[in-house]
Amino acid sequence: MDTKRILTIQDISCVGQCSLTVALPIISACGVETCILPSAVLSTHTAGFTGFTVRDLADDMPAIEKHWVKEGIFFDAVYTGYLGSKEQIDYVSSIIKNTCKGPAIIDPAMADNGKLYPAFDMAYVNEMKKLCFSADVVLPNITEACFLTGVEYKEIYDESYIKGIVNALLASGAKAVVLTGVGYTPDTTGVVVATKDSYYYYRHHRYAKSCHGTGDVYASAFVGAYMNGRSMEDAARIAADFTVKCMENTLDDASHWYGVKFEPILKQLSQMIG
Ligand code: PXL
Repeated sequence: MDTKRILTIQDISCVGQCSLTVALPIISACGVETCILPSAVLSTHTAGFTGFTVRDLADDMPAIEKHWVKEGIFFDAVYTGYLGSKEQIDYVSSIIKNTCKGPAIIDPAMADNGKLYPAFDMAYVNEMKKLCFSADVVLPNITEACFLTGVEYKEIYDESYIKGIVNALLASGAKAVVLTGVGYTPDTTGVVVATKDSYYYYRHHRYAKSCHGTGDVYASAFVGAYMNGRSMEDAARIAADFTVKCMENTLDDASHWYGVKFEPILKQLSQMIG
């Protein structure tokens, strides 16, 4: 199979093991050329650190796109994560339209545990709907899916609640949904992969303690496996197993509270992809 080349658009949190500092090594370890467009540069991520610096790079995006178009540069997929500001979303849509020859995979990366991340508000959510509802694959957690659909967020739920969220996302225009963090018992969690014709659920162990950055680790491994020709269901399972192994490698290290130690597990990820 030809080497695939993807573009990922998300922030650089210089310290904190999320967004581009996990996407670049993880997708590269899957044998996929990984071009990047930083949406913002932050001194650290915003979940747990205080006093971080932020430089939004939205203003650079139109010129970068123009240059790529002039050079005839195309990508086999575009995967977006945390974007710095709502102003970027139209620029990102245009970059996808003009440079992406394959799937647009959108992780809304804006909320967790029932709450928006500090940088975002409902105006951002409304802009993000445009990207998600025109995506080939939208990859939210339950909180993000609730913000996108207006469904009430619940900590405890049943399968009909989850199917309601998934159907609302599909009805709004997403072609495929990969919904993470879906668990029906206290010690299990999992991922749903759904299109209008299919529904798949992969369940795995849930650790009581969560780790920062695992949404980005998961999405990156999904993109890496999917771009290797794995089905969405296979890619979702591989990404889940990889993320669990990264957590297992981190949970006993209290000093590593800001992210997961994924580096020693990269070799196993390439083996899982085969
Ligand atoms: O992992 C999501 C993420 C990405 N980038 C920044 C963040 C977060 C989560 O808080 O703060 C800057």
